[in-house]
Amino acid sequence: MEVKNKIILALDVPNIHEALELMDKVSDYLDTVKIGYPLVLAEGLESVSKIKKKYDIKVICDFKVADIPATNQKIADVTFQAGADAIIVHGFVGRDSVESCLESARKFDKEIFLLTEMSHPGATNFMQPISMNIASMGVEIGITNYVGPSTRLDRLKMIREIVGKDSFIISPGVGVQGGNARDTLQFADAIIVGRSIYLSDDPVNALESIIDSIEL
Ligand code: NUP
Repeated sequence: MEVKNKIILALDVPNIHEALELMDKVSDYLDTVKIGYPLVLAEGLESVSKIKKKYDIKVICDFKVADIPATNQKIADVTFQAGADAIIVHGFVGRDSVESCLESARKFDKEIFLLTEMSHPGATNFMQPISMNIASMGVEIGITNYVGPSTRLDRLKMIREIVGKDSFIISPGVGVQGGNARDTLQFADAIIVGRSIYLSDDPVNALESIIDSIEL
């Protein structure tokens, strides 16, 4: 996967009007957005096709899929049928659950991202002790896309070492959660940014500042 300007916008706005309004302003700078539960629970999965149709953009669905294999497969199938280019999947539920999403992705010729360690402080409670095992499992089953934290660069570096230089890592936590764009991109291929852009009075300026800080 290639990501323009190495920035994926997290479209965690409460309704499709705000999503379209924001996209009208910033879409020239982006070719990939991430849509998660806030927008899809409010507006349905159609928000994925609406955004894709209007902006000709890749959509990663951040559904953090974490169920038994049969249910995971149904979730992944319906997400890809709605037009998503990729889906984010939890690893802690185990290999069979992840493999069912991978099978679905192969069937639709789409992609999955495996979530290793999350970016928030609470990830150190239960996830951190197993996150490197999750990354290793991903490598074993042939996953090439990962999500890792920009808030703990030592951990992101370890994840990169496990998944290898040819894997694609996207990293949330830049901005409000404390991560830094440029430092994160030492280990990640693209960053995910939400609030620092969509809560800004001037989202274009916020995005341009991040791009400038990366290019310094
Ligand atoms: O570990 C993760 N941390 C994280 O923040 C995995 C995620 N998918 N996210 C998501 O990235 C989070 O749900 C939100 O959509 C985005 C970060 O947004 P912000 O902190 O830049 O507003």
